[in-house]
Amino acid sequence: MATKNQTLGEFIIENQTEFKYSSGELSRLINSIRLAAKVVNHEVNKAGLVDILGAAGDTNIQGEDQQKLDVYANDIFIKTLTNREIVCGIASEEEDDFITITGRNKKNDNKYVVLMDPLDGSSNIDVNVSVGTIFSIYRRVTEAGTPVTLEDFLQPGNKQVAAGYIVYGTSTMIVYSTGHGVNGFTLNPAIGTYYLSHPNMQFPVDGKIYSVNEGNYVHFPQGVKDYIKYCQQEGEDRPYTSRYIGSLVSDFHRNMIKGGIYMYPNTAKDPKGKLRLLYECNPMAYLAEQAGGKASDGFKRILDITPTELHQRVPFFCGSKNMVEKAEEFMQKA
Ligand code: AHM
Ligand code: MG
Repeated sequence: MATKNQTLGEFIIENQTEFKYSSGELSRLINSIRLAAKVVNHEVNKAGLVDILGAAGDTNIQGEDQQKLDVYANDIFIKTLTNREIVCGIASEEEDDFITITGRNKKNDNKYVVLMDPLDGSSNIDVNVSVGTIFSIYRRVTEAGTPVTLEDFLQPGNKQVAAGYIVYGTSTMIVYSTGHGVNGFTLNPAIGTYYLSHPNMQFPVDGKIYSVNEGNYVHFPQGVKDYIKYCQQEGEDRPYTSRYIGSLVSDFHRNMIKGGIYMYPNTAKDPKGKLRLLYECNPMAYLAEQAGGKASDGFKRILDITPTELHQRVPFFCGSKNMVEKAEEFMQKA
């Protein structure tokens, strides 16, 4: 049961038995993500001091090289997850290939693979706008005791056992699901503790916000152009409001709270879309569905796509159920 003001630690312990596989490992895995997120949060918060502390590529006062924040976040998540003997493999938007983790005993007996975008929307950092981390967790499908293979990572999103994001915003929040709804926890930075602030998050069935990079309008498929026009026309609840941060996590988070649709369609420049199926779209689609929303490539459910490559891209329409269905209707008509 989710009780407000519960800490994330308490929540994880209390809800452990609800997890599909309740050996405690998934709980420990979420715990390591919680820890890594605190470390990354600390560094993200210092980003504005870069001119004072030294920019990426510089050497700091201790003689250490300063890393770009997305590389830093990638390293922290990988180190934290590797050291805790829970995952057998990691795939990251920042890495060309997946990483095999054999475990200290070299037995390859850990069960989970993690796929992540360690710092999404990182072009927003220089201008002090929210960024996020996105993660997706699967059980391995190849036999335990052997090193992971590509097959363990190329599972359709409907096989995820958990997914979530961290939003480094005006407050830092971790929002995740293990298949029993979506809960959001806000970090109290003074004491380093996350509190359950948003129990059982639900996408409003309808909304009034559309989030899309309209600068790409002329390159959009006709169905998307038609849907955008529909959003702008006078109607019962229309025109809708346009809001686009350019940080998927933040746009999604706002839309889940207020009701809205996020779109990153295919364009002439990016014929398959821009966002990555495994690191961005699948985890967000899982959360959307867990919160009563919907996620589609314009024609079919994101979570049913069988991936063929690690860095695969896909058009993405995600948010309030009625809005995504309306966008699909326009796509199909065109
Ligand atoms: P990134 O993984 O390189 O940060 O790109 C993903 C980001 C999303 O967070 C965001 O919604 C989108 O790219 C913005 O792209 P654009 O600037 O083309 O609108
Ligand atoms: Mg990204």
